[in-house]
Amino acid sequence: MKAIFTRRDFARLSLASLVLAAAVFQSRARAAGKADVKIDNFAFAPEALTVHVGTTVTWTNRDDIPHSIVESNGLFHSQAFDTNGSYSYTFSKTGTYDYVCGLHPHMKGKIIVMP
Ligand SMILES: [Cu+2]
Repeated sequence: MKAIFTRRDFARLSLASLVLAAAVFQSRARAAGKADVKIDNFAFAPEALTVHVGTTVTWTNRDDIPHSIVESNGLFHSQAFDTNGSYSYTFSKTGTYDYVCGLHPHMKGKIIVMP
């Protein structure tokens, strides 16, 4: 009687899953990245930024007064940070994330996260 899976079938299957795992890992590694938003003259630059899932966005304050980053749905909320201070957040889900400065709510920005 012939076995349903021979040893060779099993080896091929193992190799295939390894290749698949490597591909998934590579695509994740490629998706993960970094992006920067500058805070200058009471404005976020760029005001709207598009990134891939897994990207860490860093806001850096180039003004001489403190600012903070407050996501509109409460997803993240930084402390106030002063000149040359920064705050980072890693986006793990797709979507559009509107935020303001907690100290100056007229300062608005947006991060668009794509797959
Ligand atoms: Cu501010």
